Amino acid sequence: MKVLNVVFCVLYGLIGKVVCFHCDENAAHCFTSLDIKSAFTMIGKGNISQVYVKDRAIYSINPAITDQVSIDDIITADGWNQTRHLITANGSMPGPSIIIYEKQKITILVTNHMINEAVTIHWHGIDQLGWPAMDGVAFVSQCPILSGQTFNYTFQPTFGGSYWYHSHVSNQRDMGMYGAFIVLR
Ligand SMILES: [Cu+2]
Repeated sequence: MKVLNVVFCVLYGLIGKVVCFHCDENAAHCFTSLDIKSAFTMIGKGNISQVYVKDRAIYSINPAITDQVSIDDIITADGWNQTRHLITANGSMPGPSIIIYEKQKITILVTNHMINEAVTIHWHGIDQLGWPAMDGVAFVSQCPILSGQTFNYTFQPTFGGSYWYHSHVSNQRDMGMYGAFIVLR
C-alpha cells in the first residue's frame, strides 16, 4: 500500500493533474503548503473559453475549436454544463492528497490568494487535542484567513486512517474545495 501511494504521487506529479504530498517516512515533522485561488468550472485556458458536454465528450463553445477538449484542461467539479465559481488548492480541485505517517507532526501553510473572500481549511475527522485553533472553522476556534494572509496549521493526528480536508469560505455561493488527508500506520 505504501509503495502504491508513492507510485501514485509520482504519477500524478508527472501528468500534472494532481500534485500530491507524501511525507518522508523517517521525518518527525512534515511540511507542505496549499495555495488557495479562485477558479471557474467548465472554463478552459486561453481561447478554449467555456465548454460543454455532448455525447460524453467536452467541446469548446468557440466555433474555431472543433476538437474535443481534454478533461485535464478544465475543472469539471460536478460535471454539469454550467460555469460556477469555485476555489482550488495548488491549482486543482480536488486539492492535492496529503499523505503522512502516524506519530508525525505536520505543518501546512495555507495562503489565501483570493481577492474577495476569506477561507479556512477544516481537517475533517482529525482530533485537534491540545491545539483547537487548528481545527479550521472560522469564528469557532480560529479567525478566517483573509486575502493575502498565510495561516500555519500545525498538528499531530492521534490515529492513522483516511481523512479529508475541505474549505470553509466566506462567500456561500462558491463551490468549496476538498482533498484527501491520509495518515498511514
Ligand atoms: Cu469538515
